[in-house]
Amino acid sequence: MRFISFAVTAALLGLTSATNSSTSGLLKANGVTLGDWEAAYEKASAFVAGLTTDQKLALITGSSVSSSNGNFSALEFLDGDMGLQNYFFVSAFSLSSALAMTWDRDAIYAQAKAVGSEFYNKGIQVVAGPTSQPMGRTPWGGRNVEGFGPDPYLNGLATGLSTKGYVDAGVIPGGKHFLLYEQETNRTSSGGGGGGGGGGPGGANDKTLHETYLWPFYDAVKNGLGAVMCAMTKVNGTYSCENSDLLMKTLKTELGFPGLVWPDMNGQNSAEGSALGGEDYGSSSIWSTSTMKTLLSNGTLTEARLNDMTIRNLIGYYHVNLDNGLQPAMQDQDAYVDVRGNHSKLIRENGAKSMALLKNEGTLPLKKPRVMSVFGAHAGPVMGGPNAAMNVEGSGPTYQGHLATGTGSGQASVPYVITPYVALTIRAAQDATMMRWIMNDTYSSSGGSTLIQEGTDSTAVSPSYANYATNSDVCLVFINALSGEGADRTELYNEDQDTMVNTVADNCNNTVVVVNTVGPRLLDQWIEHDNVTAVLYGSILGQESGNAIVDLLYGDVNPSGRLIHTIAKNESDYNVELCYTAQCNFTEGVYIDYRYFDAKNVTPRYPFGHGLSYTTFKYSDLAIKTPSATTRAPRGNHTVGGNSDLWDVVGTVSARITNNGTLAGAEVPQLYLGFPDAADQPVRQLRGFERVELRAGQESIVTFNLRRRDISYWDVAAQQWLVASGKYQVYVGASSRDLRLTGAFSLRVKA
Ligand SMILES: *[C@@H]1O[C@H](CO)[C@@H](O)[C@H](O)[C@H]1NC(C)=O
Ligand SMILES: *[C@@H]1O[C@H](CO)[C@@H](O)[C@H](O)[C@H]1NC(C)=O
Ligand SMILES: *[C@@H]1O[C@H](CO)[C@@H](O)[C@H](O)[C@H]1NC(C)=O
Ligand SMILES: *[C@@H]1O[C@H](CO)[C@@H](O)[C@H](O)[C@H]1NC(C)=O
Ligand SMILES: *[C@@H]1O[C@H](CO)[C@@H](O)[C@H](O)[C@H]1NC(C)=O
Ligand SMILES: *[C@@H]1O[C@H](CO)[C@@H](O)[C@H](O)[C@H]1NC(C)=O
Ligand SMILES: *[C@@H]1O[C@H](CO)[C@@H](O)[C@H](O)[C@H]1NC(C)=O
Ligand SMILES: *[C@@H]1O[C@H](CO)[C@@H](O)[C@H](O)[C@H]1NC(C)=O
Ligand SMILES: *[C@@H]1O[C@H](CO)[C@@H](O)[C@H](O)[C@H]1NC(C)=O
Ligand SMILES: *[C@@H]1O[C@H](CO)[C@@H](O)[C@H](O)[C@H]1NC(C)=O
Ligand SMILES: *[C@@H]1O[C@H](CO)[C@@H](O)[C@H](O)[C@H]1NC(C)=O
Ligand SMILES: CC(=O)N[C@H]1CO[C@H](CO)[C@@H](O)[C@@H]1O
Repeated sequence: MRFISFAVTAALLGLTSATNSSTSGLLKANGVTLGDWEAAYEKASAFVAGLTTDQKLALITGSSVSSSNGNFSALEFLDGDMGLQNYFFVSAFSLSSALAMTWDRDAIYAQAKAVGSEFYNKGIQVVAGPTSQPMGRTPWGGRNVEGFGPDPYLNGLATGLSTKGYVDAGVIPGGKHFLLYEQETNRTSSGGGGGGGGGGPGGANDKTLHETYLWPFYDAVKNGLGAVMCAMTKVNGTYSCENSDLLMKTLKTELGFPGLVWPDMNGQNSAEGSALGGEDYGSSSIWSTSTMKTLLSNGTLTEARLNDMTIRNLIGYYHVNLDNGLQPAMQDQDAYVDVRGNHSKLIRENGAKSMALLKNEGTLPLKKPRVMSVFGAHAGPVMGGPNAAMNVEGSGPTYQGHLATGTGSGQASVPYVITPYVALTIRAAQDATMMRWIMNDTYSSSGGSTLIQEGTDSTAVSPSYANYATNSDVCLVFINALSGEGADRTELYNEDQDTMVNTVADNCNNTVVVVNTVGPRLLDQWIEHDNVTAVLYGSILGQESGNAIVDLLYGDVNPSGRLIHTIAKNESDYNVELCYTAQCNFTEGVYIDYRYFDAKNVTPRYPFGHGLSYTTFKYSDLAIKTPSATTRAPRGNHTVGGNSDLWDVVGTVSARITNNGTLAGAEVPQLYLGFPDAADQPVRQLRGFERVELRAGQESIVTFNLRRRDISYWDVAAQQWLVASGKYQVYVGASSRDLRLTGAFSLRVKA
């Protein structure tokens, strides 16, 4: 592409004729310092200055443009974080919730970069991701598996690192879903636009909005987010894609987001509403060039806003240097262009890093078991194959095969699946283990010779869970829980699976349960059974799932995954249910997941942050370094990512972590903060973590950086992130309920 002029100013484009500079959301008119987006802005402005109105309209409606200024090919958008959807020769990665369970910054970044490189090499520009949300306000939410979980801090770091990974791979990150879209029930306009954050007294108030749902988008914008997908739901009675409070004021002005907003499928309801509300790109009959032209000609849509839209459509493209002309051309879905590289290794490593060992009475890792029996359809391949057409009408509640990818927008293109059955078979052959299996006991068996006499001491048994469980050294029971786009979960445990686990455990004194689930899966139906000796629990791991699980079972990898949600004892222990009204009242405010369990002192089965290892760790030497005073409000420039001061490190907390066991392993020490009352915060909140790999006997000082935002709260009256004076409690531990070290610091704030 060739540019005639870089000297085009905002004024020339009419951008300063904006109405209200603090809320207009227009780039450059909203007082945001663009920083490293400045060059991209200049390029985009220069290109737009050479376009006719028709060309601008073509660009914002998803068409390619040829101008005297150069040519621009329409951006291609595609799902998602788990790899390209509907393509041959691409990888099926772990879903985002699995990735978050690694609590490993490098793993999260590496996966996004690998996914991004596959998009880049197939010629796609925009990833519909990272998927920060649904966060998992309610455990019944059908799409929680696609997001990074209910803790804003962990979710934010993962969303930010994924954004950076996509940017570094040369593609445009398109964060979703904006905002307060937390359930499938009534999510669409036809359903009344329910599921979104309600307004009024019961709605998601401004404090909840900022401290929980908006928080991760700060990380994303700060790290280079180029696009944002507005959701299908309504917020405060207005569709998310038409909500200028959300898009113009909050996203584009407060967060300083410079990129484009595009609608989720069915997210768009009127051209006028969305054009004025903050949407920048559309490609539907609603958002057509002719409609937009009418809006322009009768003055509803200003030229300034059209220019703003057009620049926003281009700025992300320049920001990731897609204008260098190096990206390969877009490939057909079935083209034999293999972009997978060595990603299978990363998928296997990340899968293993993500599973949490919840319980272990010393029977794991396995050591060449003599007789091993395998139970459950989740161990083996699904009858209908792994690439069944995407289902956006809901799925589940379980899957009769190994669950290795999601559904709807969370469905990867699966090139192959290593099932646990395959990985265990290879292992059994190497170890001279006798391996038996029964995937499901509800089939009519055939082919067995009636001449064979069965008996309890014989290998010939009539296939039942009990018979195979008997005489086994170890019984591995595989279970899953499935849901996805289009419908919410109907259960948090499953009777058939739980009966299977109990039947096996009644007959096998070494029963190990492996769970892969789309959200909280209750275990109380059998967790206290004397014969359930170990539980490995995780999300959905992608094409290498079976290898990752078997690496952990045999101790080739020492478990280090940690829960990103609370596992309750009973369904009724969770405070947020699905809602069936046009809009949901977020009456629980910021009290979701462990914040609620802590506030009400509800004992979980396994707390947020929990996960064991085959080795043990000792915590000691807590050290806190914070200033005695700071300013109440941030004083930095208004930048992309909000006030620049929010990102400043204002203090540190450190602790010594020692591997005092006999095996190498990784620990994830977690920092929780309790705030002074004036900040009106939950009992304690995650504000730091670090995954540290240690050899047996090795120790390390782990330091958590506290950024200004980590000690701030959202003040509704001031419309600012403020710091409260008073005493802050410091807890460092192995989960939100296993707090090994405690301390405190005091802060005095000045005006
Ligand atoms: C701009 O909007 C802000 C926030 O809504 C408001 O306080 C201010 O008065 C408005 N300014 C103008 C010039 O309308
Ligand atoms: C732009 O596209 C037109 C036709 O669509 C083509 O003739 C022209 O060569 C292209 N210009 C550049 C710089 O690629
Ligand atoms: C939500 O709050 C509004 C206003 O308080 C109330 O009218 C409505 O019944 C509430 N809906 C639910 C599902 O609680
Ligand atoms: C919804 O509107 C109410 C009342 O104007 C306001 O307090 C609240 O912050 C709004 N919530 C969102 C999410 O915009
Ligand atoms: C402009 O045109 C649109 C689309 O036809 C219409 O909805 C809107 O009411 C018109 N506005 C004015 C001010 O005429
Ligand atoms: C994959 O290959 C790249 C470069 O070729 C290398 O940097 C990376 O470490 C490899 N990843 C794994 C998991 O082996
Ligand atoms: C076995 O298969 C039947 C029929 O598909 C199903 O209803 C049942 O839930 C399965 N059992 C388990 C434990 O998955
Ligand atoms: C545990 O398994 C053994 C068989 O190994 C069985 O005899 C025993 O009854 C089981 N215990 C329970 C509590 O079911
Ligand atoms: C199970 O029972 C067998 C036979 O009594 C015993 O050798 C083995 O140690 C037991 N395993 C466990 C995990 O308790
Ligand atoms: C390691 O230290 C922890 C905490 O002090 C302790 O509970 C554990 O028993 C120790 N492990 C070993 C193997 O000594
Ligand atoms: C704020 O922005 C101004 C103008 O761009 C710049 O000169 C100044 O250094 C910035 N201040 C900080 C603290 O970044
Ligand atoms: C307001 C609205 O659309 N409510 C619907 C929400 O979903 C339930 C269950 O699908 C319907 O029964 C309601 O009519």
